[in-house]
Amino acid sequence: MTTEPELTISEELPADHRSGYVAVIGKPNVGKSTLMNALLGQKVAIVSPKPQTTRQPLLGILTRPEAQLIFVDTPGIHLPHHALGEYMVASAKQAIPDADLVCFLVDLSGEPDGADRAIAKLVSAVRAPKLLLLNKADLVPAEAVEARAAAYRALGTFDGDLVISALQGAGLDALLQAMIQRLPLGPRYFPEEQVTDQYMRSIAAEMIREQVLNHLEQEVPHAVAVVVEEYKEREDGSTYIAANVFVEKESQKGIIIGAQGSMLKRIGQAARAEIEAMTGGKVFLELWVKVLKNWRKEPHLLKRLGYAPPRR
Ligand SMILES: Nc1nc2c(ncn2[C@@H]2O[C@H](COP(=O)(O)OP(=O)(O)OP(=O)(O)O)[C@@H](O)[C@H]2O)c(=O)[nH]1
Ligand SMILES: [Mg+2]
Repeated sequence: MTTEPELTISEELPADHRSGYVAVIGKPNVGKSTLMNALLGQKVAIVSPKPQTTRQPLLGILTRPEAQLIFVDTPGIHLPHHALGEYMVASAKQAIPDADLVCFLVDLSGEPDGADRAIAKLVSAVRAPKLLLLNKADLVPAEAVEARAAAYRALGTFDGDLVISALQGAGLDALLQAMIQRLPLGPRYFPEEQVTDQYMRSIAAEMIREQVLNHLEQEVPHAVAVVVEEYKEREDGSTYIAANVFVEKESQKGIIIGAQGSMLKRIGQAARAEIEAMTGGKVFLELWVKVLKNWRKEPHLLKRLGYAPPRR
């Protein structure tokens, strides 16, 4: 009897193939999700100009001939004001010790503050290699970059630092090389065609929430949770999606729906276009706005909305 070779795929990989989890950590709004999408060359995480966009860690998987990088995009670390915030921060912090490489992302267009200092401390404490990523360099005059970078470098001990612009794609080739060099030798953990750990229905829910963030100001979008209740791929290539848009109060419901439903219509149209770009087919999207009183403060409601407490 002949024995089949084990792990046929890994036999095709070079002997020095590297792989591992790359946690992307930082304050809210510094560009973590933008960076992950840019490195992947496609949109896996939603992005918005408002802080606290990302609510739970999600994976973005980049498979190259010489390495597989499993990015972990995390919620921005901040001082939480409710159970949702506590969940977000705990899940982000948990990604730090679990990573093979920790990337601390900062916004070079501002001076370091207490929040950056606190996160730098958390990052400096782990054994894994650490990179300091100085993002939004496009917003800083060239002559000011060095002094600002030095202020961030002084926050902790890093194995390297790079000046980048996730938005403009500047410095990303060098960044990828720096990441790959610091990953351990290892196999591919995911099939090469897999780009994320999220289901299409969850990405669709996030794309709806992204449009809520884009269309509404101040507190309202932060009080929104979206759950896709039905996601049906039809034989003609189209997709039917029904989603609930949960808010915390009646007044927020009115704002989201807008006069004669005009706001909800705009949100729905914009989300539909994004989801169609993802599925490559026609999308029929139905949105229902519902009040779930104070859901951000209620652990049992968080769970129901998909924000499960972090693993311990
Ligand atoms: N000018 C400039 N803007 C950027 C850059 N990277 C990200 N941004 C913008 O910064 C804002 C926040 O980006 P996100 O990627 O959502 O930030 P985040 O760190 O994931 O934020 P949270 O999920 O809230 O923690 C968006 O408006 C981005 O377009 C950059 O390199 N330059
Ligand atoms: Mg984000």
